[in-house]
Amino acid sequence: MSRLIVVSNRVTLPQKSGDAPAGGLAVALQAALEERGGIWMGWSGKSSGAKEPAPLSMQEHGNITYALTDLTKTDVEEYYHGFANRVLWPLCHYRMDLADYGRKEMAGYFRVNRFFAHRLAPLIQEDDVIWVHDYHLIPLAAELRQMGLKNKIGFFLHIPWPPADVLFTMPVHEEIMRGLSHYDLVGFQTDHDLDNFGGGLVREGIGQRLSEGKFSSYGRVFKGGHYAISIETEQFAAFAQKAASNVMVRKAKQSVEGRDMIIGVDRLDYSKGITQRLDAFERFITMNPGYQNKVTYLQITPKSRSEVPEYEQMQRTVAEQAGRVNGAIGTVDWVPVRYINQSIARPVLAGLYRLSRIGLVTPLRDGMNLVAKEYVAAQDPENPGVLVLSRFAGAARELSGALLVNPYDIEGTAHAIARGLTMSLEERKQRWERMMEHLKVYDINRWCDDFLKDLTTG
Ligand code: GDG
Repeated sequence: MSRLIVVSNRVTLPQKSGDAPAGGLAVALQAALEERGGIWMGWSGKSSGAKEPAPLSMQEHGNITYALTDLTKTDVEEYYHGFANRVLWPLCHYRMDLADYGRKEMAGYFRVNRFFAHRLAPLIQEDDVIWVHDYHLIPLAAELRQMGLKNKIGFFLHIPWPPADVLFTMPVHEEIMRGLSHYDLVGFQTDHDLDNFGGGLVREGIGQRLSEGKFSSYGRVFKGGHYAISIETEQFAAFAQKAASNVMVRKAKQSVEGRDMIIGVDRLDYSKGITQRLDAFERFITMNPGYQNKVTYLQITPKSRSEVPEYEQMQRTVAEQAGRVNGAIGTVDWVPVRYINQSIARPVLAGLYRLSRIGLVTPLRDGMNLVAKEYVAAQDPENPGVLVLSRFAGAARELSGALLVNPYDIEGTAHAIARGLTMSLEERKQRWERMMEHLKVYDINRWCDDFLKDLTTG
């Protein structure tokens, strides 16, 4: 079996005993690497003012070598905060209004990809299979090919791929599409993303859809596919069952004093629809005054990317809005919204999912959304909660037992909350079982195996 080389912007190092368990993606990639032997390369998260970063730091753990590189401060500014997070992230989430394109940042993005390629290439053997992850590293294969590498190289995009008219607003969209054509397999989260990609190639006259999931562009033929990322379903379910007796979870249960709990969990990001969700919760209470003092909405939102101005602004906006909603609908003995702006431990999170009667997952656009899948896996089979899910999350293509909503329709989401709270146990069980059966089959290992099978065959 060939060695596997995983490349991603950030690398998850193996856990020290006593650490919280790693997320499903890290566990699955580590398992795939352990089985085949290989390397996981990426940015260490450190930056320095030096002109040239220190040599790669290599750490061996069992069958896996972790190869970490530092970056310069300018690299981080231009490649990471600049082009990746202020151009590609907003555009791929259909937010042309937030994309802040600059040539300096674009040049930095391509420069850092070349730098990654130069650091990676000497480590590669002839029959290694290379798997590149996410929007930070689209041009990596082109750089490696330029250096003469003929290995199988696959790419998986964790975020959505936008339709042609959105993509074309980015001045360098052609270079980005050309970059993708240097892979042997380009994987998206859903069939919609794959369709958008094919549509863009054809519309721009730079490529064609061939049969059997293949595309041709820039003189290359490559495969495209969709692979829904998932979680370690069975493990997470067992973990949540145990977590129900966690001290913090028991305290949370006591503190809601028998009220129904609604939970939202999202990195603080404009794609997640948090402000629309707070509006929908407020609307639900004003439309259903009988629920006053009978529900608690817990929104857990760890900070993310605070160095990017849009995120810093959002931190203030969401905090103010949570305060305003509490002021408008709360009473002396009831705080309707509990807003937590920090990360909480994974066992506590799992236990809180299980406690909650509704999982409110309403992004405006999301590649997949693992919170939706975690919420389902965490439920008590004898008394499962209801998933209220945005139709614009990739997960909506699979989770047919959810109440699907349009997150821009505040009143529609408010109705779905009411429907979830009044749903019979029988219907809740039916819907949950359907989703759980699906997630047991389509778990994170299935995602990993399907992608690698398609990359290495044909
Ligand atoms: C990108 C794509 C795609 C959140 N708060 C806490 C916490 N979390 C964990 C959740 C979940 C993960 O973070 C978030 O994953 P999502 O999939 O929901 O979203 P993104 O971070 O935007 O991820 C997304 C994903 O990549 C994978 O391809 O699904 O569409 O945007 O696992 O549980 N974990 C802990 N404390 C928190 O406070 N411990």
